[in-house]
Amino acid sequence: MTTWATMVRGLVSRVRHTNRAFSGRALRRRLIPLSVTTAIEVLENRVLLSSTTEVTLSGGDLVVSDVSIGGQADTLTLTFDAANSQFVVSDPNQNLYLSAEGIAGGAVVIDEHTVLVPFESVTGNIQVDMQGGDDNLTIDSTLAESVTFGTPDRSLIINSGSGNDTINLDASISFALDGNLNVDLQYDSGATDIDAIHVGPDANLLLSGSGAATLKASGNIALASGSSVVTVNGNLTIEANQQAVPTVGNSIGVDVNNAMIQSTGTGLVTVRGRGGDESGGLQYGVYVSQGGIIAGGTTGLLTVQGTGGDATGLFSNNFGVYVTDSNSSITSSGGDVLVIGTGGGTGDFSSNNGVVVFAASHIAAGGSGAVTVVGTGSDTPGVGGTNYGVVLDSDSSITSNGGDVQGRRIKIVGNSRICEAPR
Ligand SMILES: [Ca+2]
Ligand SMILES: [Ca+2]
Ligand SMILES: [Ca+2]
Repeated sequence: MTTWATMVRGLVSRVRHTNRAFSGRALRRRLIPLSVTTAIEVLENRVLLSSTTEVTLSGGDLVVSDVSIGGQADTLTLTFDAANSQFVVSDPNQNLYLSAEGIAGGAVVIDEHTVLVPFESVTGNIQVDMQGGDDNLTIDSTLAESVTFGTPDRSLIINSGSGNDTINLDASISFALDGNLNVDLQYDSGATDIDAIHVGPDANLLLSGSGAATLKASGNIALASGSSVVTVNGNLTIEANQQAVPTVGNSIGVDVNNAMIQSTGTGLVTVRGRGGDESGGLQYGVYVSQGGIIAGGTTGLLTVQGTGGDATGLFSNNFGVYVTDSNSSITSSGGDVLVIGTGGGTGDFSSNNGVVVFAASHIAAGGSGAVTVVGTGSDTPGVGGTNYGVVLDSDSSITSNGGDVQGRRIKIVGNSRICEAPR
């Protein structure tokens, strides 16, 4: 157990050490406004004088912040350690600093790179503020266990600031009633940032009640095999590479690989993605494969909008929305389904189709939901003129209970079909 005496000794040592890094007027400017009369004020000096990460408990909220001036490159991991009823905050490359509120809440510093926070002390949200720098954050759990995230309304909020940031959501988390998952990397992003969000293999992020899930990034958003993001009555919004100036490079906007995006209740589901510009092609806007599913809820509209990247190259296959492989689908539990795909590619190249449904995959709606598919091929002529609006190939289907399939050129081959089911 860390005592006040040992803590103050450590802080005095730290201030002495840090003072060597400053001199003259600059040092006085930093120290004079903060009379060092209590342990708490000494702690505040540490924040100002060192490049570090602060862990605090504020009104029951666990807040982890990059508090360095201008921001540092963080390699943070926040682990749900259910077996020991604690959060483990660690960063092998940065010094962690525990605020007075954190100490009062029972959090402890194990070493300068690791802080433990008891579950019972966190009665509010968890918020991670990465700020400036090229940051990497992993939300994890020990032994790949599934964890339940606390009391009603508790939310997980991640902000990444400027720099090229990657967020890895690797823990399976069951959110308490009405709690939100908010990983919006866009509102505080720099204009040229390449930010990414990865949902790890078998990581299931399950919200409940009116809890909403928001994932937004300037680069790609990928859901690995076996993973899911599921809401009940809360809205589910996933947006990749939607800013005014698209991100360059080799990327699929939203990649749903044997994974699931779903509202099981009345939540609106919105998935928008844009591909990168790598010349080899395959820069899909939204890619649903290997049994992947994007599913709308019982009444709310499902919108899937994909734009192929501005890649170049013959047959570059920069599809707007690409659904492929057996059991892959875009569907709903009764709500209407709207799929909008725009082929990418620049120059006189081909196979830049708007919407492609391939290899025994399907677009449909449950119940009496209407299905509207709007596909636009790249507006360049294409070699052989093969930039289709909508392509169905190899036992694929669009099943509509009303709605429409629209596209300047629609190709249906390989025992595929567009059919209207009886209402
Ligand atoms: Ca940072
Ligand atoms: Ca950052
Ligand atoms: Ca960023």
